[in-house]
Amino acid sequence: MLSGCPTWPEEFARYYRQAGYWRGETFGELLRRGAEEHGERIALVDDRRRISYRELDARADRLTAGLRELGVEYQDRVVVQLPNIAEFFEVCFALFRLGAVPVFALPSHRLTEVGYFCEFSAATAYITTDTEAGFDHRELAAEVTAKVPEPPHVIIAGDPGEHPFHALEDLHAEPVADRAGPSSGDIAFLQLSGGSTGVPKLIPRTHDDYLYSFRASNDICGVDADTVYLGALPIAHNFPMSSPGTFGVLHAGGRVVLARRSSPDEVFELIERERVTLTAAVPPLALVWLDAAEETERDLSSLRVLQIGGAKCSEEVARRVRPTFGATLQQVFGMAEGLVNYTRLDDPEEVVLTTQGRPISPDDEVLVVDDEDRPVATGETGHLLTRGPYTIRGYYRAEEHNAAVFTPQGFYRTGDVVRRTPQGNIVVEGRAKDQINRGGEKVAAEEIENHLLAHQDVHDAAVVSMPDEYLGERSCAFVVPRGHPPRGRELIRFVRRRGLAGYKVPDRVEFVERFPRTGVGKTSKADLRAAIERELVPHL
Ligand code: J2J
Repeated sequence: MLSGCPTWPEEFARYYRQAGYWRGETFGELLRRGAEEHGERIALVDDRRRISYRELDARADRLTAGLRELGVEYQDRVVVQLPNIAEFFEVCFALFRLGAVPVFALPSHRLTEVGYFCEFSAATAYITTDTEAGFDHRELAAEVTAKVPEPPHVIIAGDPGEHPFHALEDLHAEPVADRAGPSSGDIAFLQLSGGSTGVPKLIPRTHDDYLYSFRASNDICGVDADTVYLGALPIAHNFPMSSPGTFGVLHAGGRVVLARRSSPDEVFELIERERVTLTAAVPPLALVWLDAAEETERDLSSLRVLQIGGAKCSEEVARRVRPTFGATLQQVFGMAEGLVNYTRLDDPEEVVLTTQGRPISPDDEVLVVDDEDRPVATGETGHLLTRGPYTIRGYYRAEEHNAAVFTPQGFYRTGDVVRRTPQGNIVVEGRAKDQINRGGEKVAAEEIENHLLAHQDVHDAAVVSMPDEYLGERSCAFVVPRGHPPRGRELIRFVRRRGLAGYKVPDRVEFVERFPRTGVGKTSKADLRAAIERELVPHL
C-alpha cells in the first residue's frame, strides 16, 4: 500500500469483501475483460478518433511498456492533466496496469496547483497536453519543471513543440508478457478534494472501492452495453468519472463520447450524431442546455437520463428537464471522498424534484448530527457524517487534517448541512465547511486568503460566497487593507498572476476597516456573507 494513505480497519475490509462489494478486480483487469467481451465495439469517441475496446486495451498495454522503459514504476505518482480526449483513458489504464498512481489535476489548474501536486506527491512524471482552450500547457510544464526541486518527466499528448518533452505517442513500446500488476486493495489514484484548507488535499481511492462505486452506480442508473454516455464535464472530475460516469460505462461495455467543450452547439451535435442516452451536468451548465434546447433543431430524443449534481439544483431548473428534453432527471449528490447519493429513476416526481436522493450502498452509514456530534431527529437539519465501502478513511499524507475531518470511529465529516426526509432521501440545506461552490467548482476560502495575504497592502482577508443567479454562488474577498487600500482590480490581477485556476480568482473585492467577530473572537464569515448579500439584494 502506498505510504501515507489511511485505510479501512481489517474487520471493515473483511466485511466489505464478504458482502461482495470489493471483488478483487483491478482497473487493468476490467479493461482486459472489456476487450474480451466487447472486442470490436466502440469504447471511446473523441473529436478525432473512435477506439474499440480491443484497441484501447492494446494501446494501454503498449503505453504501460513505454512508461516502464521511461522509469515509471509501481506506486510512483504521476500528475495527469488532460482535457476530454481519448488519451486520458489510455494513460489512466496504462498507469493502473503499472500500479503507478495518477494524481488528477483539472485542465484549468495552473502553476500553483500543478507545481504543488508535483512537489507534494513527489511525482515521477507529469502528463499533459499541448494546447487546450487557447492555453499552451507546454509553457506551464516548462514553468513547473523550473519550479519543482526534483522535476518530473514531462509527457505531452500531442506535439511537444520546441520543448525537450516526450511525446505520448512515441512512448508506445512493444508490450512485455504480463508482469504482476497491482492488487485490488492498492491505491489506484489520488483524486482532488474540493477542499476547505490552505492547500488542496489528495484523496486515495483503491481499485476495490472505486470499482464498487461505479459498478453499483450502473445498477442504479440503468447503465448497460447499450448506454452511450456523453462526457461533457471535465472527465478527471469524480462525478463524470464514476457516478457512473466514463468508468461505469466502460465497465458495462457501453460507449463513451467525449465533448471537448460543453457548449450546447457541440453537445447537441454529439447527442444527435451518437444517439447519446446519458449525460451529466452541473446546475449552471444544465441551465444553459435547457435554454438552448428550447430553440434547437437537433434531435435530442435519444437522451434518456440527465444527471445534475455537484451543486444544488434548484427546483425551478429540475422542473424543466422532462418537458424540455423528454428525459428523466437524476439528482446526484456526491463527493470525491466517497459517498454518492442518487434519486432513483423510478422515484416519484416529488422526490426527484426536491431531494438529492439516497446513498448507493446499503452499507453507506449516514449520520446527521448537531454541533456536538449527537444525532438529530429525522427531518431536522444537521451535519452529514458518513463511512462506508467506498468512502475514504483519510487523505493522503495529511495526518493532522485527518484527525479533524474524520471521527475516531472513521466517519468522514463532509462539511455538508443536510436533512433527511422520512423516506430516507437527503436534502442539502447548506454547508459548514469554509468553501465556495461556484457552480460545482469548489474553492477553498483559506487557499485564496493566503494568496491575498501575500500582497503587501493586505492586512487581512476573508473569502466568502455571495449569491449568484447563474452560478448559485460566486466568491467575494473581504480585505482589510494595510494603510492605503489597493484597487480591487489590482488585487484580482495580483491573485491571477500568482498562477492559479481561473475559477478560484475572487469575483469581487470589498474593503473594510475590520472584520465582524464571533463570540470567540474569530472572523464571522456568516456576518460577511450577510453583508454582501444585503449589498447585492438591498431589498432583503
Ligand atoms: C448540493 N451540493 C452538492 C448536490 C455535490 C457526483 C456528484 C458530485 C460530485 C462532487 C461527485 C451536490 N447538491 N447535488 O464527486 O461523484 C457539493 C457538496 C459535496 C461537494 C463534493 C460525484 N453534489 N455537492 O461534486 O468532491 O458540498 O464532488 O460535499 O467536487 O460538492 O464536491 P466534489
